[in-house]
Amino acid sequence: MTERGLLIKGVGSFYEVLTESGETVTSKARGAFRREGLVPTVGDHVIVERKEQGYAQLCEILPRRNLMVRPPVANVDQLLIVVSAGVPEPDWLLLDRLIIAAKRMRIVPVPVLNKIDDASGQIAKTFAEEYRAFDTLSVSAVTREGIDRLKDMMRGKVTCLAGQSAVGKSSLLNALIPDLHLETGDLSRKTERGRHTTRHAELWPFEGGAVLDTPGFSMFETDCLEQDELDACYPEFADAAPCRFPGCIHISEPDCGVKPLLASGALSEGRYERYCEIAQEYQYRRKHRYD
Ligand SMILES: Nc1nc2c(ncn2[C@@H]2O[C@H](COP(=O)(O)OP(=O)(O)OP(=O)(O)O)[C@@H](O)[C@H]2O)c(=O)[nH]1
Ligand SMILES: [Mg+2]
Ligand SMILES: [Zn+2]
Repeated sequence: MTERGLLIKGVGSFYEVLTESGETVTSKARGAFRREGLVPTVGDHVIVERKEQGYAQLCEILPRRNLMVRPPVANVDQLLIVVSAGVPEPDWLLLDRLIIAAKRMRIVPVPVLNKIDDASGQIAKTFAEEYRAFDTLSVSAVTREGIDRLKDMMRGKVTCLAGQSAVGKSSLLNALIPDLHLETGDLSRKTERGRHTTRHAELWPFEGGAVLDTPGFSMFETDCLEQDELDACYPEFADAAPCRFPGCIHISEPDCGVKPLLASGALSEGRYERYCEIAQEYQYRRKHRYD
């Protein structure tokens, strides 16, 4: 009997698969995967063939929608990009870069403001103003404010968390899934304890979807992005009039459709300033791509 399932954990050459019938089976991959250079990855949709009770063979990996490499996980639907309303102060440029990285992988970015119990009004204001083109969430892992809305947002989806250290990613995961017991704390405490605990990324079935237990996605797309691909990462640009020049990078070109969005308020100054920095970087990379 074959059945579809979600690969939720891999240990050595064994893979735990949550089958459509709701059972978790331990499976071993077909030898052919190795020859084909395929590595079963957490998040994969797979076909398993049931053998004896609780055991199965992993026969097929269904096509992936995307693949994150650090940590390795396939088919992520959304990335919660966490910033803190208290300490540490938000690194808005990192947030914008992670939004681009997510969109490039067809992952929906969701900016999340944590520590609203500890809020500086200014940060909450900037967050609300500059990211209103996105679905966002304001939460506190400590008071649990907003946690139910966060849960709703995760229903039926595969979710990962990302963001600077100490913004509260592990705390949020613990607030959602107390069984996780993830280590939390300030930076100095963490480095004292060392961070060489080898762990395998694992998906936790959650609200009909799953959440990755290992926050830490910090990888950016470093290759070249064409200007139109970068434009597509900015929902604010959707309403812009066409620019006079094709490939306009919206910085100093005449008759640019994007710049008027600043005056109309559809695009915030902060987002635009950081956009300019990012766009110039990609322009530089495109120029030197064959060096
Ligand atoms: N006031 C307040 N503090 C919080 C909140 N969430 C987390 N913290 C504190 O922030 C510190 C860092 O939290 P972690 O959950 O370890 O942060 P992290 O994002 O997982 O950090 P890394 O694992 O280093 O990437 C801890 O001391 C938490 O207790 C919150 O909502 N409010
Ligand atoms: Mg953590
Ligand atoms: Zn333009």
